[in-house]
Amino acid sequence: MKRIVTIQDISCIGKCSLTVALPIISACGVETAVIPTAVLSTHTAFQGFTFRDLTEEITPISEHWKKEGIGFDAIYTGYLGSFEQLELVSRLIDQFKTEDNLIIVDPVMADNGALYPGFTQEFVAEMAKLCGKADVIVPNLTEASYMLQIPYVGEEYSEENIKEMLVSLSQLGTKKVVLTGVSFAPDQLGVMAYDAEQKRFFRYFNEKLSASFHGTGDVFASAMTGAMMNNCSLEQALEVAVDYTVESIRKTMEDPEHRWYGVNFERAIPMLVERLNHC
Ligand code: PXL
Repeated sequence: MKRIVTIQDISCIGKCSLTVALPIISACGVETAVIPTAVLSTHTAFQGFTFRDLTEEITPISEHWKKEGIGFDAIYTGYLGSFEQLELVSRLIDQFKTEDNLIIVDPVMADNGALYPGFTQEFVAEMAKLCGKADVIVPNLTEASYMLQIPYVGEEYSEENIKEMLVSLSQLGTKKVVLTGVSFAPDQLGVMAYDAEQKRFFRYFNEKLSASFHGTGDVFASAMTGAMMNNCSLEQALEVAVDYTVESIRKTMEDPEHRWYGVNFERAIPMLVERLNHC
């Protein structure tokens, strides 16, 4: 059985980060170890959230694991809250990187043209360095624009613009770059990716639904990680993850009592698990 570790916060309510990654990757039949980097009462789109930093726990946890001889088939990082956490996670990657395992960095910092509360351009620059250590990164268009220090591309861009961004992002040092939230037609939304070793681009789209919800980036990255741990190629994993994210949004829209803060990814889990049989 494969084992990964995912490093991100626990937002107790909010359906994002660990409360999404843990169930989704476990449902993919992969042991999912966690390092919670902070405990928040809710994610940061709520007003008045509490925040307990857990930075001090990161090194003791990883050192204990090293002593126990524990290793991972993948390290998947998401929302990280401070420069110190970036530094410690970077060291943890150095400690646990092997020839065969996969480092997946989701540089969670921003969406819809703006940084999330508490983030700065200096933090973005450090996160870009962490991306340089990854095998796969999955920024959205806002995060990519910040990391490349270019104006947010908004909704006005060509395929050529996206290809240029992908190549520039790979120059951070990452082998495979996945840009999420890409759309070249009003009714379609998906991802475009670049494999810098093979110098190959690929893209995958599904229906663009009329609603947009918080946490879909984490749903996507978790499903992609789960699929790659089931021996899906990156290309297959992107298809599975895009389709699963869309299905999660669809299930949310079908639910008259859906919450505003996250998607009904739970209801779409059977579809995700079924799709893994076809990789
Ligand atoms: O979904 C990304 C995310 C993760 N963790 C926290 C967040 C967000 C997005 O706002 O606030 C705490």
